[in-house]
Amino acid sequence: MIPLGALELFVIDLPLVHPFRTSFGEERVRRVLLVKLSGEGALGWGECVASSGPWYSYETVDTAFLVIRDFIVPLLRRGELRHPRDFPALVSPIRGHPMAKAAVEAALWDLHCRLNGVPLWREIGGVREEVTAGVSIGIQDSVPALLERIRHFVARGYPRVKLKVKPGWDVAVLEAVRGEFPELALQVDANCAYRPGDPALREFDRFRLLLVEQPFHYEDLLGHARLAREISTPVCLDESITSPHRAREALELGACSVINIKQGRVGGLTAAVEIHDLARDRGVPVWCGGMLETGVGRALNVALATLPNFSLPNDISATDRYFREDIAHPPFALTPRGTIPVPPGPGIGVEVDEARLRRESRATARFEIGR
Ligand code: OSB
Ligand code: MG
Repeated sequence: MIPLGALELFVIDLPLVHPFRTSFGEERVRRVLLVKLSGEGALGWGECVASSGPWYSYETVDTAFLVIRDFIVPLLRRGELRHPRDFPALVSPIRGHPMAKAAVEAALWDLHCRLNGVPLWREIGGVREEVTAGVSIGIQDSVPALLERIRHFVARGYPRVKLKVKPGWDVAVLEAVRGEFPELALQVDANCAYRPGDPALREFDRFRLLLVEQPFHYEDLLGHARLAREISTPVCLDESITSPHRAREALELGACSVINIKQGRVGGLTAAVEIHDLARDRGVPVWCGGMLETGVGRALNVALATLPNFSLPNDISATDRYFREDIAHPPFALTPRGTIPVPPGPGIGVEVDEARLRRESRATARFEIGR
């Protein structure tokens, strides 16, 4: 049985080193919801990947806070958990809200692993001690500004660059980027910004992209399946894959030949591993996406990306690409091999600066689970 004492929530605003602009908006400050679970003298931490507004998904920091407080905490008080893998069944009466559930499941995995003195990546069957890094570059004010951003990250040793695109910031931008970086490992992410039939999508085939991520509406699996037959650039899904059910459906329909796995989007680490396994069984490569996480969420992503079928570069960058001072320590750094090493300690392998969290949080809550 996993011994559970109290569950605590913290909401903190962390300014980003650089504003992050996508087809759906711009973030300058990352509002983060952190979950702390205590039990038998050990602690586990989880980060909720929801943003301040419902732009990437319908969840927000506030909806996740409420769902955890009013619905997940009561279920935790009633149920008994032998392993973090039992958590999805416990919270299955709650429909949707994958990010809220995933944040609590993450804290359970960390607590469970720390109680057993084992690193999380080993517990889930990871096969490597460092993961391939990649950097996701937002939409910039101008093409020269974008080229400068790319130079900056290439000079630091990032082995793969992902560019955010949208109608009007796509083909001409890619011409310029390929002009200066003919050999760079490059991919694009539209965050649902295109309509089927947009002529720009066929043009993408000229740029030798690793993949195009989520060109269409998150519910449009059929549109993606049609596109995948029409272009040679591999189609990857992000927003559309909200569960193992949806992943099976997308693969069956041929809506994607690559999957971006984010444990928060799919409802937790258990579901993420399940999607990894079913993609592996069909020979479909996966990679780990990011949500501008702090070190808490990044550590979980790094552990996840040690699984064998994470065979493409991940949206996992060094801490200094996101925050001047992270809430978790030590910071993640890029190796000369373009990788991010897995921290060696038990659980997720990073420690949270709880004193700072208590000083700077805009909201906190504490609930006794008491078993
Ligand atoms: O679509 O992958 C995305 C960040 C916030 C919301 C959605 C996305 C992203 C990123 C950033 O691309 C990846 C990272 O954390 O480095
Ligand atoms: Mg994406």
